[in-house]
Amino acid sequence: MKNENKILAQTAAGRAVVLYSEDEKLHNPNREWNFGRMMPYPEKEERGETIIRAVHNHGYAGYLRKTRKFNISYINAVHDSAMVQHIKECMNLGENETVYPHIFPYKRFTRPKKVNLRAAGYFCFDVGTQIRKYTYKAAKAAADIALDGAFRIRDEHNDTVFGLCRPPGHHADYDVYGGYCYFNNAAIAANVLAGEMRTAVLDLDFHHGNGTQGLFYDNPHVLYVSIHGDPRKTYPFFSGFEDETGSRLGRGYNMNIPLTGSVDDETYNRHFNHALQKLTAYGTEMLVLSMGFDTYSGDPLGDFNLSSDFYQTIGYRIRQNFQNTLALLEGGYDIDDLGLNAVKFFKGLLGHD
Ligand code: SP5
Ligand code: ZN
Repeated sequence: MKNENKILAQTAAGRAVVLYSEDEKLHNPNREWNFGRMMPYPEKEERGETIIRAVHNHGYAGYLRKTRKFNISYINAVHDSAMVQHIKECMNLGENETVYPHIFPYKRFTRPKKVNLRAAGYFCFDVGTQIRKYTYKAAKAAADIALDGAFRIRDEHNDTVFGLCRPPGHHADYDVYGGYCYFNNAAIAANVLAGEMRTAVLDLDFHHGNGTQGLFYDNPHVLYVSIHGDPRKTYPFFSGFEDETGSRLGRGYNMNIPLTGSVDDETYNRHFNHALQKLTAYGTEMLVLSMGFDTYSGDPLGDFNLSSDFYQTIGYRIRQNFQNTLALLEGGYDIDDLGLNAVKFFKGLLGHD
């Protein structure tokens, strides 16, 4: 950010918004493979709707804004354009067709000249994540929300944005999607911010953000810090260990805090403070927060035991520590309490009681 703007941003009364898109509802897969069994797809359309309803019910409707749309080049700046194109091809599917990746190249010596939907496994790392007709449209909308938030903070003197991204993004890496994620919303935003402000990504989703870590692993201009369930026991299993600290120029700019056993508010808070110290020491001016609510006690996927009130504490502590925050929705699958948890978090971000 230019110096002049920075001073203005610090002195202007900060503005806050909640960003959403109607297009996200279109992505609503039905079932997923989970260790050889079919189960209902937890990353469903109702997630977005229940949060928006709660925002209305708690008197925060005035903060809601529909996202603007941006050029695809911002997504291609982070992801392999062949993967982006592949996901876009799903627009040719029928309304009820689903592409399940099922053949995975064990070596990437060759790639099909033209990647077709049967070759979904080339660009996907799990069998739980599928493509349907409107997947691209929704994933593009989620990335647009992240970009809109980034530009509002960078150029328009907003200092707090909560983007209701669906599908989520933090599992998507350069040329692979998975974990219900297609485009890495947080990384796409961090990528446009990092050149201008000292930018960090804090990932509080229950699962390790392998995609975000992977995208910035060599990069000292985006610090990545994540608190998550221990990958020895939980998804994504192959990343998120403590000894993954970054490589090359990025060495020291990646921090994983995997937690096992029972994790309540108090335990979590200790590790959260540790994460905040790292972010403060880095001199973070711009925090991109991958905000998952699958750390909630009632969540069907996550094993942590956080209370609803604790999300307000998290929001409040973020507010105390950072000038600019772009919070983006990742996971959170307890539909009954997701709206409440998200609103409590937003209240904390605003400094409201
Ligand atoms: C964004 C995000 O939170 N993605 C998570 C993807 C997790 N996919 C694996 C789901 C495994 C579900 N196992 C159910 C265990 C019930 N205790
Ligand atoms: Zn998650």
